[in-house]
Amino acid sequence: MEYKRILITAALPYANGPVHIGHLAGCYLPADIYTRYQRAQKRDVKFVCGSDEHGVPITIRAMKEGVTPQDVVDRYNAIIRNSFADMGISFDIYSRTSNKTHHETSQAFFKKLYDDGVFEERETEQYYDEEKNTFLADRYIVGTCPVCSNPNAYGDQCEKCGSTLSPEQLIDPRSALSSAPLVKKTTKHWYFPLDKYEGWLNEWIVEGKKDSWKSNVYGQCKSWIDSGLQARAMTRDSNWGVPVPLPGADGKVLYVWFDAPIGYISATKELTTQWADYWCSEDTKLVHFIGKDNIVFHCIIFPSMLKAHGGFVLPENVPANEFLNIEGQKVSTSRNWAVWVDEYVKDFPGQQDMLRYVLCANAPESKDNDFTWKDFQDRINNELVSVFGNFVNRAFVLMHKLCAGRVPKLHEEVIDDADRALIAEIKGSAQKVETCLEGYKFRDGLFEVIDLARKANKYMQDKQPWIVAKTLDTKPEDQKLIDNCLHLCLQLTANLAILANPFLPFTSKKMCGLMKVVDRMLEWENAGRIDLLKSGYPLPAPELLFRKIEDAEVAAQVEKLHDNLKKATMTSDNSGNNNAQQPAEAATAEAPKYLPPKPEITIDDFAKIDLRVATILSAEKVEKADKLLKLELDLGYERRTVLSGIAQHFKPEDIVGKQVTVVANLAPRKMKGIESKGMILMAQNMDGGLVFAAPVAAADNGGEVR
Ligand code: B3M
Ligand code: ZN
Repeated sequence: MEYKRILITAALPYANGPVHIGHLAGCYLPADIYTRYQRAQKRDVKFVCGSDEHGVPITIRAMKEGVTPQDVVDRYNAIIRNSFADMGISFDIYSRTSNKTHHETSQAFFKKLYDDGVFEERETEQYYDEEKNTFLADRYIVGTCPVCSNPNAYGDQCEKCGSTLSPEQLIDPRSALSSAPLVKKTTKHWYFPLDKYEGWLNEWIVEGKKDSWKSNVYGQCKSWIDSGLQARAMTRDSNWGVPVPLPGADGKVLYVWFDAPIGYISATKELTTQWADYWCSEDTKLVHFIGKDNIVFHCIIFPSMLKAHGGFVLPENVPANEFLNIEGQKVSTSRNWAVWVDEYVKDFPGQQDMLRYVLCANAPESKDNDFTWKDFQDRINNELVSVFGNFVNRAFVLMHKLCAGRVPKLHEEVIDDADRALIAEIKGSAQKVETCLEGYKFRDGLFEVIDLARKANKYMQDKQPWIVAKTLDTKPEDQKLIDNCLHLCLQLTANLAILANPFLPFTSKKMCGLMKVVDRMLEWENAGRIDLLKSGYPLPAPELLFRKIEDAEVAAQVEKLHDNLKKATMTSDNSGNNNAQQPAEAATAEAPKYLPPKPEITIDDFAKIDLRVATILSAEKVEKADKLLKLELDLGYERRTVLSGIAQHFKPEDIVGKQVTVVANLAPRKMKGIESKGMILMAQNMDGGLVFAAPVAAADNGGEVR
């Protein structure tokens, strides 16, 4: 099929929290790479997204914070939008499902299905809160889990044991909104008969997409279809969402998974009056980028809705990614175990491409993957800096040293086999990257780009123009060899900019500046050419493309993760009492109390720490610091002052004479005007209490603890 245009969508993030790097790696980054590549191919492409501003998670958050749902979505829509912009995610439009166009579009969609008699109307009994005068979505009902006895399980799921539940299964179900007793009332909803689409889905996906869809996506779809589909309610009792456009449907809204995917259509409408070309012509290639938890909605439910409506194009592909874990653990927003994009941007200003690089190189394309800060550092330092950045820098430095700061000529008469091989590599790698990108293999594509830079380094190393330059006095004709080497290295640099552009757009732009070429050079048809830079063209002095990541930055980020987790774990309600006003908190009530293990260190890392036995000679409170005690320690070989944050746990007089373990070579730090030299070790109990981590029997002061 020859496609005339490409419509790319990325899942609409819920506007109830910021985005983390798992979101980026799962969906937004691959979607952006794909889009940038298609634009470079000068194809007619649109990239749409927006905030998903309806649904229970948003109303829960609002209730928890005591604000309106509108406040919540306004706040997070802004944060999310900025994070994407900062990271160079180049949507043609980033809309919101609370917009008027969206309400109208999704209502018209619903109305058409209704008028065509697609829906089944069903009356069911549902829990109702008489104090708040509202039906309760499953999430708003809490009770005891029949499987693990967790007293704070939700009506749809127990977050402790992971069981999927229905409110009927809960023991002692109660409202999460008030203390009113639960009553049941009948309510009417409109069901979409997914079962009637089973045959069609079988043909379209199971038979038709076997070879073109990723196996993780295809497999999930097949098992859903094989296990039989059931009608699903497409409306809910709520006052936050798109109102059901039928008379007598007050207090009812469209189910969020009904309206959200229609958000792709509404966003396209807002973007262009030609929206119907993108949505209603067979020659549009529609591609949904999503995370794996959204597969069923994008592959089964939404396509069935589109099919029922008629007149819309169906997705050609849904290249869903798996999940990205952080330092060996699943991302958890309630435990704050995540790397937030807005924080990354603050911590690493101007270094968006470093994150884009690592998230793509390590993307969870076929299985869950792990992000670690150490791996981040290794990939940046060993690949981006040492291979890519270093090559470009050397090419520029040598051109200034050996070719008077101008792009040297290519002398046909002295081209040798190594030059020819490099030229072939330049041509071949454009094709290789292209094949990867067309097939949604973004990791492999990026690998090809780095591989070209690696080969370029080797070429330069073999040619050694700086050595050739030493004998120019006796062999002036060798200047031609130097020229050819640097000519090709610079043309290769231009090619790197083109090939890297979908992945590292900030870098490619910077490279265009360095090469004094216009951005149009980055068009894909230029890839593989070796006449991109004109001979004789003077170029400016090199600028480093990337910087190294220091050990201290890695340590600080790992510490930040652990600190965040500690804070989240400590503020969660561990009492087991469910606070009726805060249903979402119940989820964290049973969060593990143990902090997760830190990353492995080597014996050499450990050996750097100088641990010594010491005795507390005196202890006193520090003025205007309710947590600090000032301790005088006898380390045997010296006395010193250490400030310790234990004032709320110990009385000064109770600890004088105790032996402790000291980190003796910790860099001194001033607090409240007093210099603290070292730190004493404490063990932390689960209830937050502290005990000295000290020798159990009398030991010599100054003795090493190993
Ligand atoms: N907001 C779910 C999610 O963020 C949902 C995606 C909607 S895409 C139409 O996982
Ligand atoms: Zn349970």
